[in-house]
Amino acid sequence: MTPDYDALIIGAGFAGMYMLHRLRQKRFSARVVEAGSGVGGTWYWNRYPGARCDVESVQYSYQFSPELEQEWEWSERYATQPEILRYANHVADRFDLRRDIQFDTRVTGATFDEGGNCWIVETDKGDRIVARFVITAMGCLSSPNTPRIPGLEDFEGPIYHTGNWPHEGVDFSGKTVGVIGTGSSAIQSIPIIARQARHLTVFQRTANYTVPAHNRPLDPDYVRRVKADYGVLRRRARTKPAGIDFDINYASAIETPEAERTRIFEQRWAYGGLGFMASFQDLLLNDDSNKTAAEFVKAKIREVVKDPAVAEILAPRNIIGCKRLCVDTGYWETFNRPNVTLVDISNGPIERVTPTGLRAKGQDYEFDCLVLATGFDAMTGALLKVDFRGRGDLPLRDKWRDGPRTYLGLTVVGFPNLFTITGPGSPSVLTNMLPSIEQHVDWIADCLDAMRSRNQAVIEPLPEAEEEWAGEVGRSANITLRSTCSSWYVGANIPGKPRVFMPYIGGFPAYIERCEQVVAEGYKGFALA
Ligand code: N01
Repeated sequence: MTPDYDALIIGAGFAGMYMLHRLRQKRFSARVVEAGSGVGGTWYWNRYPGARCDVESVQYSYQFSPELEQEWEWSERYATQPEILRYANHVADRFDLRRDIQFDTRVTGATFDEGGNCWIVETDKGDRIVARFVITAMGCLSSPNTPRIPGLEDFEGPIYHTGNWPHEGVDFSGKTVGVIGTGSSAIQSIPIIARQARHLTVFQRTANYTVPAHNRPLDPDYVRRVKADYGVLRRRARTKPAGIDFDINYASAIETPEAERTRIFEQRWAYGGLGFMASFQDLLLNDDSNKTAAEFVKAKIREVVKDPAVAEILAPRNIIGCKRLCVDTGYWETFNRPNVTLVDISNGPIERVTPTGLRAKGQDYEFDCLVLATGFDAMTGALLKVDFRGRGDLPLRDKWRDGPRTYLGLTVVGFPNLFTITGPGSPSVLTNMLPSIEQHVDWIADCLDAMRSRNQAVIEPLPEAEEEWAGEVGRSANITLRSTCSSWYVGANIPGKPRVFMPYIGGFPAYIERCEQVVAEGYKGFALA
């Protein structure tokens, strides 16, 4: 069987676009298949009001092209979804990527042909594409989770999922709205929906921690300074566990005297953003340290929210940072509005959706529109929607029945020549996604190059390497408090999903070092033929 391409890339978000660019630079032939009608991935689909990235814009951007770094102007500290989507489109145009992207096409299956050492890929448009390598660039949070609430199909008004928002936008003016969920997407959209809607009812199952964004227009002097020395910023970020350049205070929270501890929390709070979790180094390692941060945030909630009963419902009871920390603009304040009602469903699930609203804890709530801010089947959802068949026709769904296992988050035993950018077992969602994506893409491109120079056609991890890496992912997860709560990191948000801590939490620098060491030792842990 003659391959149509060296590589078939699934997805034209930031990962797929850069993968295409790198492979072209190395003179491999590549094709991207993308379900959407445009580039941008996450930023193409998640168009809900208030969507923005909570990694600062000067860091949430590609670094492979110094020219691109210099020419692109971010307008705000945290870029909005439309601005990030404009950036993605700019990149697609600037590097002439679109001619190798097939839009409006969803990959449905891919089967490894053991005789020909290639993949046969099928799409919902009836394509059959043969490629030597398949590289997934489908994102970690890209398979929206629509909960199976009885009666959902009977609702008479429109239902919107934050992860698949109408492109033309939604005007809630004069409407009554129900929002299910209080994760990042909800916390960003609720303040804006509340300002538009006649009435908003928020259904909260788990109270969540959020820190203020303190978003602002970017100061041109600051941008000039960043651009004058971009490489320094990028290199510094690479040495940080999350691949984001913020200052980490290496002191222990619990060992710091209370007044000093509060001063540090206040300082971080005033600065805003995810760096709050770096106030002390042991917030995710020590229960007592974690409690100090949690209590600090809860005191803030009580300060802001005027009704003490509402403040109590909003005050989270779990560990701060265990679920992904949220970053907000005016979230707590929203619950002081007369047109906003908070419904605590922590002690009784939604019974059913009715034609005109929903019923929870024996009470009926009515609204015109329903917003599902209910998140994603994270890390494995998108991958398992494709019917991947490896050696012996083994379905990936069967291989991962008890949870995903990979070597370095990049490759899977039994699935030769398949690479998973930011796959389960990689740091990905615990890091700044852009540098994580670039690191994976560079690694894969270099690997294909090395194979070509040695006339090798097949790469597959060894079972013992996959086993060892799964152990490392599990061991590092158990050291932190992050594996202890019901989060999407462990698949707890999807009924029936195996409970496995999916990302690698050992930090970006340790991960990079490991990937580089594997290469330096002749692709240790892989069988190459
Ligand atoms: O989803 P989530 P998200 N009945 O899973 C609730 C990234 N992101 O889209 O916690 C009632 O966090 C669920 O309740 P519970 C970021 O990594 C980044 O908000 O399971 N409620 C929860 O409150 C983030 O972590 C950015 O008890 C139900 C909510 O729905 C990730 O994407 C912006 C329910 C889901 O929260 C996902 O965020 C947005 C049910 N049956 C997203 N099912 C930025 O960078 C679910 N829920 C800014």
